[in-house]
Amino acid sequence: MLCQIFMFALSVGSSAFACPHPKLVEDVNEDGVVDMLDVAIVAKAFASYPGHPRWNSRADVDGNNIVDIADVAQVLKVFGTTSKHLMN
Ligand SMILES: [Ca+2]
Ligand SMILES: [Ca+2]
Repeated sequence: MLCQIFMFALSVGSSAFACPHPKLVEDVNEDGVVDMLDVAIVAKAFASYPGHPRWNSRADVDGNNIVDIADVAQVLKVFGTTSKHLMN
């Protein structure tokens, strides 16, 4: 919602606003929306690290080389956010 407001501001000519996440890293499966599918992917890779059988680099949302509660929390923080209008 906040991003939509920013995009509206941009569309009317203001450059004072910018969306901080043009492409959401929290959209783990890159389908344009942060939802339960993304949470499930992070949950599936939970407690994994590079080289681990369940490691999924996309699930490591904060990029610290371990999938933990911080990654889950980061996805939940923007749950419901859509990025489709920003990805085109
Ligand atoms: Ca998604
Ligand atoms: Ca992490």
